[in-house]
Amino acid sequence: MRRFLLAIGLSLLAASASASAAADWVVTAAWIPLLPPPARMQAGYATLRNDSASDLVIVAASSAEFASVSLHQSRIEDGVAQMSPLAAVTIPAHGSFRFEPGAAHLMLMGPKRAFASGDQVQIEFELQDGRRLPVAFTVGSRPTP
Ligand SMILES: [Cu+2]
Repeated sequence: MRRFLLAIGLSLLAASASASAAADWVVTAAWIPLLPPPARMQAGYATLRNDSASDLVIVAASSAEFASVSLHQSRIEDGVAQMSPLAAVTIPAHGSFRFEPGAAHLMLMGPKRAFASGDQVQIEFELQDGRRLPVAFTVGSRPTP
């Protein structure tokens, strides 16, 4: 079983280093389904866990690999799949949030190259407080939890 695990201490990201060595963020199962080219629209999924005592609010995401990255929500309306932009995503204190198929996802528009299974794609989350979290997404099938 392959497991993609990335733990980042906020002390590494924040300009003012924290005394705590504990990682506040854990990102698991960050993946992008492999689609046949030319796929102009792709989606990214991940599970984000917040081990800190305050909510983490993601307001944007970006990647050099795509023309644009946005936060999206999928839903079924009158039997038709619809998507709409999300202004923000909150990972509650000591809680978690999942980007997953059929729900919230990263909308990846205009890939700048064709991806192969196993490729790593860097996507950076941006928090409301200005901090950034880079995450390596793996192209391929859905990781086993
Ligand atoms: Cu979308």
